[in-house]
Parts: sequence; structure tokens; C-alpha cells
Amino acid sequence: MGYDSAKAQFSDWGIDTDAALARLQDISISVHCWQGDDVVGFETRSGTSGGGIQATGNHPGRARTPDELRADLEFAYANIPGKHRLNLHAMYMDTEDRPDRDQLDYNHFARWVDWARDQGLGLDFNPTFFAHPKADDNLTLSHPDQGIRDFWIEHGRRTRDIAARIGAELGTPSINNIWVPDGYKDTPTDRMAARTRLEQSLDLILSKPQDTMRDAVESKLFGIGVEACTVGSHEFYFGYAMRKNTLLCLDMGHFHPTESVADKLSAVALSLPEILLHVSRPMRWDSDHVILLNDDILAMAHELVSADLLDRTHIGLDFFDATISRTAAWVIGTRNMQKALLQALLRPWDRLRLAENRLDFTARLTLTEALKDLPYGAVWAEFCARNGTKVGMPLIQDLDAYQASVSDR
Ligand code: RNT
Ligand code: ZN
Repeated sequence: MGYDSAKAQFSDWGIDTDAALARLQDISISVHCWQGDDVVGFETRSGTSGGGIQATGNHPGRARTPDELRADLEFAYANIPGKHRLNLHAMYMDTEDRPDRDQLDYNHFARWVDWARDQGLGLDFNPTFFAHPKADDNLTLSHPDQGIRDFWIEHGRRTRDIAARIGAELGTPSINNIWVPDGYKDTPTDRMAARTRLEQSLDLILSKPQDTMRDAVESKLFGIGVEACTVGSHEFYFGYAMRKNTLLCLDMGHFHPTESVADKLSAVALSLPEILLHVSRPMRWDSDHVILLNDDILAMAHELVSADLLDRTHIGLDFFDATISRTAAWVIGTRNMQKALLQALLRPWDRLRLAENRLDFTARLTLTEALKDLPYGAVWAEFCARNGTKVGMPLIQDLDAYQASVSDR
């Protein structure tokens, strides 16, 4: 079906497809650098990711250098309609120096910023509190040893300075998201002490006022090796973000598998001005599978649109699958987030609200099910065409060709 006929069909429902496409054009997604290399990073001193997160698989083509990662990202962005951002982690420094995490400064990331400026990308940032000998106990900012805490506090402070400089250089604030792996494999005796130490460390990291960056904190339920207690739990960070005026990062893999993260958005948004998302797909655990256009993602998009949260939610992605083409994973996952947003923007919200407020749940159900038959694919294809990106077989051919070109790495 062509766009004009799809447009007419949506119009029958009172939905303006051009307005939806214009809105979608404005939504920037922060694409995570770590899908490109299985969360390995470019430090010569670090090993595998650790901290309870793990990329599994051995597909050929992993980016081994900043130049390879940037080339892969350029290919991915060229196949994702719209203008987006890159989410960089501190372990992705681009330098001939060998700075430890407490020695990092802006210069170690200047090449990334020059490239981002060239590409027209905003940059977000993250301190890296894992994959380091001083994180081997799965304790960093909450470690009982003051020396270890001080090392990580210095790392956190430096990343805020780096993020602030990045934000100033690129003219768009950089979100610096703090996630620590801290927790205990078995039942701890003193959770309060660990959480108090985490809070004090965070306070020290965040004490310097900054204006070209924003702070976010990311909670988690459990990780491999920290099954009994995660120090930075949801309640911990929700309260912290409210009291300290930071963004709260909600990662879709960081809750009980039957919890709906979509349901949390409106609840959290009543208490916090801004939210950061790590859109991900947990399978049995925080497995970080590539996001599909599935019910969970659609529900997230629906909430963002229906609760009018798009202007105060920063959409970041967090998945890493090393069993498939890493560039295809980026392209497919990011486009799925956009497709979900498009479906949400193509919904007759007034009609649905009216039925709900009348307690006419039959009409609401009839509507939501009938809407599933509308030709979203044709509107998406139009969006891609307007942005000079492909769909269907031509897209698959390009993804395959690029993968073949990197598979001898
Ligand atoms: C880990 C968190 C965190 C990481 C990245 C690499 O469980 O989700 O966001 O995935 O920082
Ligand atoms: Zn995350």
C-alpha cells in the first residue's frame, strides 16, 4: 500500500499521518556505543565487562578500535532515519595514553567529540564502574574500603567534567548516567551501611555544580553474582533522584520480569521532571537482547505519547548481542524504537480517552484491537523515504553487505 492511501485510511480515524511523521522526525534516540564491541572498550588495562553484565556470542566483525567503531556507527546512523545521539562510556577513551579511570580527562575523548560534531550528533556519557580490578568485588562507590571508594569517586567526578565539556563543545547538554554494579551474592548483614556509603559517594561526585551536562542515576534489581542485594535499587535511586534533582534512568531489564516498566513512567514522572530510559529486552534475566517491535516496547511508546512525556524523557538504548551482526543489531533495534513511537503517534488518543472516561471498556477494546489493522508499515516506509533510508529487502542487502565487509576483522 502506498503512503497516500495509508494517509487516507488513518485520516478516517481522525489521525494526521503527516503530523505524526513531523513529530517523529524530532525525536532523537541515544544510541549506545557498546553494542558495537560487546562492552569491551578501548582500555588496554581492562578485561571483560564484569559487574554482572555479559555479552554472549562470537559473531565476526567486532569493532576493535575507535576508528572501527566510528565506521560501524556511521553505517548504522545512515540506515536509521532522523538525527540521533551517541551514548559513550568512559571505557571507550580514544587516546595513546593509558590513563586509569581516576586520571581521565576531556582530551581522552576529544576525537569522539570532533567526530560527533562532524556527524551532527549529540553525545551522552557514562562513567564506567565495571571491568576494572578495583571493581572485582562488585563493590565500587559503596565499598567498605575508603581508598577504593575514593578512586571511584574521582572517576565519577572526572566524567562529569568530561560530560560538561562535551555538552559545551557540541551545544547540547550531555547526560552523564551513573550505574554501579554494587551488590552482594549472598544475604548481606548491613544493607543500610552499604546504601549509606553509596549515597555519600554519590553526593561527593555530584557536589560540583555543572550547567552543560545532566546527571542521571540508574537502578537495578540484580545481576549475575549479586543475586541477594543490589545496593542501588529502584527505591534507593528513585528517592535519591527526587531529593537531589537528578534524572532517574529506568532500564527495562532492571526489574522483575513480570513488572511493566511502561506502567512506571507516569508514576515516576509525577515526582521527577525528567527521565532517562535504557530501552532493552530482558529474557529471563537482564540479558540485553536487541529490542523487538513487541508489546513491551509498544507499551513504552504508548505511555510516552499518551502521558505527554516525550519532551522530558531521554530515550537511550541498552542492548548488546554478540551472536548477530552488531551493526544490524543497532539498526534494527533503533528502528524498532522509532516504529513503536510512530505507532503511538498514530493513535486516536482522544477517542480512546473518551471511551475510557465513559467507562465504555468495550469500545476501548474494540478500538485498540481495530487499530492493529491500520497500515503502519506504509507510514514507516514514507518516513524512511523522506529520510533517504531504505526498508525491506534493499535494507537487508545493505546490512548483509556491510557485515560481509567487516567479517574478516
Ligand atoms: C547494566 C546497566 C548499564 C550498562 C551500561 C553498559 O546492567 O544496564 O546501563 O548496560 O552501562
Ligand atoms: Zn542500562
